[in-house]
Amino acid sequence: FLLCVSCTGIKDTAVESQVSSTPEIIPLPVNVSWKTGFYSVPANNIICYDDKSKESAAWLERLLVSAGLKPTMVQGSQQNCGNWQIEIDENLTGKLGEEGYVLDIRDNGVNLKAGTNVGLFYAIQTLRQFFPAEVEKTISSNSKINLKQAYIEDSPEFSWRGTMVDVSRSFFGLEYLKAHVDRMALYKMNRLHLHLTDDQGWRIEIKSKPRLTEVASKSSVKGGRSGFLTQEEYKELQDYAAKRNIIIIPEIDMPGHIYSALLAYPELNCPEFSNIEPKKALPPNIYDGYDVGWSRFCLDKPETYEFVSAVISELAEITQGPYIHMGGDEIEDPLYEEFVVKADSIINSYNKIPIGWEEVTKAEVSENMISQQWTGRTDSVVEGLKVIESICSHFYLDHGNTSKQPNTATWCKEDGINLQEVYDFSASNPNVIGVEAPVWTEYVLDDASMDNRFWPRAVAVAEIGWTPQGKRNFRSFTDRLAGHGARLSNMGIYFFQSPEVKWK
Ligand code: TNX
Repeated sequence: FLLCVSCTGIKDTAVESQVSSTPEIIPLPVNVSWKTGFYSVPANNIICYDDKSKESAAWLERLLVSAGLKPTMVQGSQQNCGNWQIEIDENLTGKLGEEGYVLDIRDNGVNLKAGTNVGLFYAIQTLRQFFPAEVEKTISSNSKINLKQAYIEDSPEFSWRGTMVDVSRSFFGLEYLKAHVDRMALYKMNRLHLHLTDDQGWRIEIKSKPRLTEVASKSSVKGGRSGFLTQEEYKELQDYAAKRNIIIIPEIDMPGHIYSALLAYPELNCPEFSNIEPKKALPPNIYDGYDVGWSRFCLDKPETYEFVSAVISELAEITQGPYIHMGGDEIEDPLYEEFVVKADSIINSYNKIPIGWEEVTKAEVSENMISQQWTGRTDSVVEGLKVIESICSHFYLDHGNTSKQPNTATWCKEDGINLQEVYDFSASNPNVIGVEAPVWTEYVLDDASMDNRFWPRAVAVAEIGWTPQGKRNFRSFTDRLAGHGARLSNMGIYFFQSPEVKWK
């Protein structure tokens, strides 16, 4: 057969193209040794898994099936499964942590090993990028797959590798958010923060406060979409994300950015709405504008704390992950710090870890408060708090991809934030647990625009979160990203064709 191929000059182009290329892996693994040959995957190979790696084995099977192969999954270590094995080795956790893995692509098979199923999931995401981009759709069944031989040992720099979607100004529902989770997972991102509430709309069902959905979910920013996640949908999203090792972080933004709740429950305003200056909106009018920092709870009313407790207790009950974000941004009020301390303690009382935008560090918060930095304040009252980096000049992806891109924010960086400006972020604070890129939605009104803001800049964020700074290089990143255009397209992403990349 081999002879015949060479004598007739017939070439399998799929094979040829892969033989000449090294896979473009993003985020760049910490240690890769490339070997010279390729391993040709048999169409009907047998893959053995152990009892602990069952769920990961199912993901691996899915990858091979989408590559047009017909693997047989076998539990146990039988003789003929020497060629492909996926297994948990708990000893690896010491060396590679909870998320690390080993991927060994040999001349006659593949081994995936990790201390946990999370690590195995990431081994599979790396292996996925050895396969042609067509696996993101589904390849015809007679394809020939050649994998470059390599030995990889890999683990992340940071435990927090996130994105934030503002679903309040304009609503993005279950279907979009699931697709977003899928996209994040390919790049080993693991935190999805939902900005669920703001002046323009309330997006999560709270059964004890029905007017939040009956009234406050019906509005949005001008031209945006309204709506809300039912508790069933919220659960479905969390389950879907958890399978992909992504934790959902719900944010209720308080005590400012709260007009939609005041619309539903006007008693949370100070008497005669005197706290609203200038008078942007008063119940029963909705607010569909762009201003920030003007609305607030009436902080000396007991009703406010009754409301906050009711919302947080129900939210804590339906939230699977360990975190609740309390917002806390962009508001001046003499009672602000007292409010922050109380909300912090309410969140703690439901055994959740509180997160706030950096302004909360003006108050004497609990030691487990996580500060999400957007300007980089350093005057925290409590020292040593954990920090998530969302510095606006690198991570606010509602800003344009280039200068003059329409419908983008410009307040933090007038000329937009190009791919390199995202990528060149370096964390200086030793308390940093990771990075998170928000897309605010004052001007992002539909799915295609959301795709355009996140992709490919979120891929850069993923690499910042995973690959240690000393191993990162923008040129190497854009060279690898060039090959991901087809993958992003095959996933249905309307990504921005960053001019810094020579897209293939
Ligand atoms: C700042 S920074 C906000 C949001 C806006 C965004 C627009 C921060 C915590 N809040 O309310 O949507 O700017 O870019």
